[in-house]
Amino acid sequence: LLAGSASAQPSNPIPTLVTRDGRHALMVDGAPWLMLGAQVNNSSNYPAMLPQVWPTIRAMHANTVEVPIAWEQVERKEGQFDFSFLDRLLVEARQNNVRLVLLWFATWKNTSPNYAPSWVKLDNKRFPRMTNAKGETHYALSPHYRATLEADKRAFVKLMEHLKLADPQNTVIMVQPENEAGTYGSVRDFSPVAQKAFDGPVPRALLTRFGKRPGNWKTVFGADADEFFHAWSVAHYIDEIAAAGKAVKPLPMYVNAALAAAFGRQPANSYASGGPVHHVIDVYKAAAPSIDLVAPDIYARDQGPYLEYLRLYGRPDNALMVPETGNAAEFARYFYPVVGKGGIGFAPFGMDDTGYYNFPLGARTLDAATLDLFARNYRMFAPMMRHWARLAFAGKTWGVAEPTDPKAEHRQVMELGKYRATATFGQYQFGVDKPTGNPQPTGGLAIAEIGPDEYLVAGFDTRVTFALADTNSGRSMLYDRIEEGHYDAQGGWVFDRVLNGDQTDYGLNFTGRPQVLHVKLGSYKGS
Ligand code: N0T
Repeated sequence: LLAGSASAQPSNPIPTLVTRDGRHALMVDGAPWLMLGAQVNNSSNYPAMLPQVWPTIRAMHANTVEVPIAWEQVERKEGQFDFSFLDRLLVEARQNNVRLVLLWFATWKNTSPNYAPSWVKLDNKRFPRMTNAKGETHYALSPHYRATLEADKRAFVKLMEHLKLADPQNTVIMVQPENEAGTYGSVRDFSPVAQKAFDGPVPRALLTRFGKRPGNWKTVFGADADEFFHAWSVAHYIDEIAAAGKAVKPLPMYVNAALAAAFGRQPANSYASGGPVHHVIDVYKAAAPSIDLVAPDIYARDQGPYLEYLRLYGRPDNALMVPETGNAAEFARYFYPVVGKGGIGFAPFGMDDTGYYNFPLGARTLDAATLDLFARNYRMFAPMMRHWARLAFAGKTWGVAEPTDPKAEHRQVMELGKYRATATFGQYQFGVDKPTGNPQPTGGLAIAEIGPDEYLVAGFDTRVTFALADTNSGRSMLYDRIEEGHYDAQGGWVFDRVLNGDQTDYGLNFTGRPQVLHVKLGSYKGS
C-alpha cells in the first residue's frame, strides 16, 4: 500500500450502518460498535468550554460524545468558513480516546432558526419564514425555498469537506443534520408557495410506500394530509443536505425527533409537526433515503412510554438509537432495554460541567451520585462493548429496566427461547421475600446468549432467576456453572470465581457492584 492512503486501508474503513435480517450494526473500524454515548449542552460548542466537558466524559467512561456544530459559528459571514472549533474538538477527542457524533444546528434547531447565522435569520425576504393558517408569519423557516436549502447545504458540504481532510481516522463516526426538525404551533407552511405544492400531486415514492393511488395531498391522505405534507417537505429538504454531505464523505447520518405522545394522537400543533415523530417514520423513509435512521429524544420518565418509544423506533428498517435522554437518576436504567433490544447507541443529554441543567427534563443538578448511575453502566460495558454489539447484531440480546408501575409488581420477564429469565427488584439477597422495588428505580439487567444454554448476564440492583420456558417438559432447570469474571481490554473473558451456594440459591443477585456473569444452564428429568 502507498503511504498516505490511510483511508483506503481495510483496517480503517469509514463507519457505516449495516442492516441484516432486520437487525442493525454501526460498524466502526470494521466491527460493530456500541455507542456508550453522552451529549454535551447546547452552547458547549466553543473551545473555551472543552475543559469543562472532558472531566464529565471521562467520569462517565463514555466512548462517544455528541457535540453541536452551529451554522452561525462556521459561517458567521456569508461564504467565509471557520472550522477552528471542529479542529480543536478533533484533537481533544482523540486525546480523550472517544469518538464523536456531530450535530449540525442549522435551519432547524428544536425547530427554530436561532443557530442560523445573522445574515440568514434576519433576512426573511431571502430566507422566508413559514406562514400559519391565519396568514401570520410563523417563527420557523419554511422548507419550501431553494435559497434556504442551498445556503444550509453549502455550509454542510463545507463541513463534510473539512472533515474529509481533517479526520482520515474517522474520529467522527456519525452526523446528525439539523436538530429536532419540524415546527411547533403550525401543522405546516400555509404560504402561497407551500399551498401550491399542497394542492399538487403526492410524490411517487410516498404513494408507493403507502400503497396509495395518485392524487393531491388532501385526497390521498385526508386528515393526515397537512402533517404528512410538512413531514415530506422537511425530510426531503434534510435529505438533499445529507446526500450532498455524503457525496463528500459517506458517514452514517440520522435525524432526531422531539417526540409526540407515545400513546394516542394529539393535534399536530401540540408537538413538532413535520419532524420525525413516530407516526411519520414511513414518510421519512420515503422522503429521505440518505438518512440512515430516525431517532427518538426520550425525556419521558415513566417506563410505559419509554419502552413504547423504543418499540416504535426499533424496527427492521430503522436501527434503534437514543441520541438524547434525560440525565436524571431514573433514566440510567433505560440503558438496559436499549442495549437489550439491539440498540446501537444511548446518550444522556447535558453531560458536561458548564452548570446548565435542563430540569425538569433531566437532572436538577448533575451530582456525583447521579453521574455514577450512568458511569457504572459504561464502566461495566466498555471492555465488552464490541462483544455485545456483535451479539446484538446477531439478535441474541435482551434487557429490562425496573418498572415503577404498581401493576408490574417490581418484576420483568425476558423470553430467551428455551429459557425464561425473571428479573425482580428490591429483594434481600437471601430468601424469597416479596420484591418491593429499590428505594429509587435503579435496577437494570441485560442478557446475551453466548452459546448453547449459556448466557452473559450483567446489571445492577436486580435479582434474576432462570427457568425452562416450557413448564410441562417434565424437566427441571439447574445452574450448571456460574462464572463471575470480567472482560479485559482486548475483550477476552477473564474468569474470577464460580458463584454457588448463597450466591445462587435464590437467584443471581446484582447489587450496586458491577458484576458480569457467564451462566451455564442445564436440566434434569423430574420436577
Ligand atoms: C432537546 C434538548 C436540547 C416531556 C432540551 C428536547 C436539545 C434538544 N429538546 O434540553 O435543547 O438540543 O434536542 C425537547 C423536549 C420537549 C418537551 C418534552 C416534555
